[in-house]
Amino acid sequence: MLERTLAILKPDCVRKNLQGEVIARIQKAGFKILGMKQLRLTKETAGAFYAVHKGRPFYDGLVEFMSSGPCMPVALQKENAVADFRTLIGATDPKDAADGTVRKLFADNKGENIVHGSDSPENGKIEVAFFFSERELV
Ligand code: DAT
Ligand code: MG
Repeated sequence: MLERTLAILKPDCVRKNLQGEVIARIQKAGFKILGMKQLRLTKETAGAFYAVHKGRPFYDGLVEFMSSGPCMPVALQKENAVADFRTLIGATDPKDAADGTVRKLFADNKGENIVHGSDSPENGKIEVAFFFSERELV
């Protein structure tokens, strides 16, 4: 199935100047970039994006971190995009991530883990639409 998935190069990725490194890995893995932008999330918008985690002990820290500086949402398309992207980035905690994955290579800890990836094809569509209008997807 041709799927869409949302990547976000998180504020730690931008602070470390790793945008190009991560984008290169995404492109080499065969993803088509439909849209890409840079913005700084407000706490409100970061909280809304991660609303599914509201009430979890890490939620406030997550919202604080995601609004701490610029990030880069990237809309991606590929066969099996959601699962393949999660394979590319690795487990949430870089300690558990497979060798060669983006999080294993670049992330400091579970909270600051370089990149977001959608967790289902349905959420891929919803999350792409959270950041991009259809005319921004080409
Ligand atoms: P993923 O980003 O791999 O889909 P998730 O959806 O479970 O992981 O959580 C969203 C983000 O929240 C995750 O990328 C980092 C943060 N997070 C999750 N669990 C955490 C924890 N136990 N401690 C600190 N941050 C956490
Ligand atoms: Mg998730």
